[in-house]
Amino acid sequence: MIPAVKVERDGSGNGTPVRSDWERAEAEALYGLPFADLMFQAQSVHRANFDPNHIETASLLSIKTGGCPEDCGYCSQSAHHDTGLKATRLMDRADVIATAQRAKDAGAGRFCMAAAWRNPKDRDLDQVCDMITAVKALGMETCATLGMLTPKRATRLAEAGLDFYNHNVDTSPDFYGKIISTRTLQDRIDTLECVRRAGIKVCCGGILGMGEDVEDRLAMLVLLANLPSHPESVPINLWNEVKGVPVNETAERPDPIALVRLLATARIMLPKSVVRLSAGRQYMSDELQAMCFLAGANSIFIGDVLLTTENPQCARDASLLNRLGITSGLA
Ligand code: SAM
Ligand code: DTB
Ligand code: SF4
Repeated sequence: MIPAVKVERDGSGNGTPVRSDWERAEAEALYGLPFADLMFQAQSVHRANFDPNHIETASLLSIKTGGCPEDCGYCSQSAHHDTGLKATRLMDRADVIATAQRAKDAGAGRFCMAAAWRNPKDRDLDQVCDMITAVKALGMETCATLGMLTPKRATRLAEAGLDFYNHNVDTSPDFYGKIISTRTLQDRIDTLECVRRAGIKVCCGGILGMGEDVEDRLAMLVLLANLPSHPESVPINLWNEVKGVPVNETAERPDPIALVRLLATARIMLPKSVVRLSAGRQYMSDELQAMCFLAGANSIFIGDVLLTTENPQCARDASLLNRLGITSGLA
């Protein structure tokens, strides 16, 4: 029997313990609670730490697309897979700023710049730092995801004004080797440590629906919750279908109730982290998304495309959030 997590319901979060000693069995017990009990606990934790009627909005831009030397088995941008995607050079600063301004006008509070690199080279970083400083000057929060970092490069990004760095663990330690061979999970954890030490907020999560089982999904949550400090932002992506990648051999979209259970479990284990319902919302009904928000998801990507794949249209998102009485930059 898993004890109910004790929380104060004053929105301050003062009463919620933030733990980094989660056992797999505890995560499994929470996940396996009767649905109403799991949702009650998740909502109690959510209300104690956040306004349950508000979600964050972020917008993505692929500033350097395709031709990536990594072999991530889910990704359209890996040079190891024949996905038909055309590789591009790093975008011009002016085009990035114009896109960020449009994202701001559309209601995004944060702008995330993504590059298909194993790691940024110093001359690339000069240009990305300029972009970050310029996007921040628009009054947006900045995020970047550029692959692996060294302490020095992380510090340069921090000095340019970077608020968040996205670097995902992607899946469980056991399943990881079935998906990626060119970069280890420890490499990723080392980059997260560099990001933390540089004073940048961490955005770290993973992907569901690549053929992993429920135990892997929970092991991923345990991995995230037992990092030395919890990521401020936790993106939970459903695998967005891409032709020509190895994950097609194993992919299976999670059962909707299993998705809601996982988000509720994430909310309880990572009580102060913003949990983003990330890629894959275009596969979900309005009702399923509403359940995900009730379970504690409180961030979405807005805009018709993510990096190379689809996202719901802004008008559909605005309509959904309006009907739910959820405030955001959009609604
Ligand atoms: N290249 C950089 C890296 O991997 O560190 C940054 C960009 S990469 C696209 C960022 C994350 O997006 C990946 O770690 C993965 O979790 C997610 N992602 C990539 N392709 C995806 C897909 N088809 N569906 C869902 N999530 C995906
Ligand atoms: C994250 O966890 N999800 C975003 C962001 N971090 C960079 C990326 C989703 C990518 C979906 C696949 C694509 O559009 O290529
Ligand atoms: Fe490259 Fe990132 Fe895609 Fe992996 S997820 S192949 S590192 S762009």
